[in-house]
Amino acid sequence: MLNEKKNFVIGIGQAGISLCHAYNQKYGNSFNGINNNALYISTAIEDNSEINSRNLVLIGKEGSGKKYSKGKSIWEENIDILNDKILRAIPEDIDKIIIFASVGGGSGSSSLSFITKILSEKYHHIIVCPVLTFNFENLPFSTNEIQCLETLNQEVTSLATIYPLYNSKYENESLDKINDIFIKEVHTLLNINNLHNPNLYTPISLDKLEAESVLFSKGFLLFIKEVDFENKIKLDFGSFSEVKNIILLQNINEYKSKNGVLKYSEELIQNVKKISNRVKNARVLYGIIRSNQISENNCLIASGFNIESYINKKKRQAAGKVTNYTTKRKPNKVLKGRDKIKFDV
Ligand SMILES: Nc1nc2c(ncn2[C@@H]2O[C@H](COP(=O)(O)OP(=O)(O)OP(=O)(O)O)[C@@H](O)[C@H]2O)c(=O)[nH]1
Ligand SMILES: [Mg+2]
Repeated sequence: MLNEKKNFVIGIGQAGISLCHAYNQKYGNSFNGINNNALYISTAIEDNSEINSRNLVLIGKEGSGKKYSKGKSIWEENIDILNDKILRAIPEDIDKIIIFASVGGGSGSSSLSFITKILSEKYHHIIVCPVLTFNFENLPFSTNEIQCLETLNQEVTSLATIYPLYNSKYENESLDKINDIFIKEVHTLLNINNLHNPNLYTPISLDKLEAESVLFSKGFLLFIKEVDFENKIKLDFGSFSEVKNIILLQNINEYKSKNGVLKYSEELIQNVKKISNRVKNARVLYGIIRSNQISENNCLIASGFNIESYINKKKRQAAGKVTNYTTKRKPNKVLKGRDKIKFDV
C-alpha cells in the first residue's frame, strides 16, 4: 500500500508553507501536537506565524522580494545549512516526499530544483508540486514562473515527478479553498491504488506497483478528471501524443450488482482501446475504482512528457506583458522584438 505514514511534506516560501501546513493538518500524523513529518523552509519571518519552530528552517528574514535571482543566491549561500537541516529533519522510515512551493515568487520558485537535487541523492519517490501563477498576475510573477519551469524541465525531470497545481483554474476562489482543493488532489493521487473497496466485487483493480510505476516515473504528471473519449484530449501542458504512461480509471461510485460492475468493466476496456490508439507508444494501465473522493465517472493520470511548448507559450505572453509594464513606467524606452523576450527581473 502507498502508506500515508511514510509521506514527508516540505513547504517553501509563502504559498509552499500554507499548502504544507494545510496538508499536514488534514493528513499528517501528529504526536504530542508536533508533527514530525513536515518541514517548513522560509526566507521571511512573516511566513511563519502558525508554524512550530521545531519544524522550521528560517534562512534570511526578509524574503526575496519576488526576485528569482535573489532567491537563488540565498539558497546557494546556505547550501551546507540546508543540506544538513533537510536531511536531518526527515525520519528514517520515510520513502515519499512531497514538496510545495509557488513558481511566481522568488524564494519558493528558486528553491525547487535546488532542494530536489539535495533530496534525490537519498530518495527516489519525490513529488514536486509547483503552484502556477494566476492569469491576472503580471511581471515579475510570470518571469519567475518561466525561469522556474524552465529549470524544472531541464534539471528535475530525471530526478522527480513534477505535478503542477493550477491557481488560474480557480481565479474566483479564496486561497484557503484553492489550497484545500490542491492538497486533496495530491492526496488522492498518492493513494490512487487504494480507491477501491476490497470487500466489493471489482474485476480489474490497479495495484501498488502499477500505480507507483506511473506516479514516480519522473517528469511532468497530469491528473485529468472526467475524460471526453470522443474528442481530442487537450493537455494544459505538453502534447498528449508524447505522454509515456497513462493510468485510466473507471469509477463506480454507487452500489452495483455483479452484472452492473461487469458492464462498467466493458466500458473501461472500450475506453482503453480508444486511448491506446491515440498514444501508440505509451504504456496504458487501467483499473476500476469505487470512490467518492472522485465524483466523476472516470479519471486519467498521464506522465512522462516535456513542457517546452507550454514554456514557449508563457514566454510569448510575458513578452506582451513586458511591453505594457515598460510602457507605463518608461514611455520612451519600450522594449522591442527579441529584447522583450530576454527581459529578466
Ligand atoms: N494557491 C496558493 N497560491 C499562493 C498562496 N500564497 C501565494 N500564492 C501565489 O504564490 C505566488 C507568489 O509567491 P510566494 O509564495 O508569495 O513567494 P515566496 O516563495 O514567499 O517568495 P518571496 O516572497 O519572493 O520571497 C503568486 O503567484 C501567488 O498568487 C497560497 O496560499 N495558495
Ligand atoms: Mg514570501
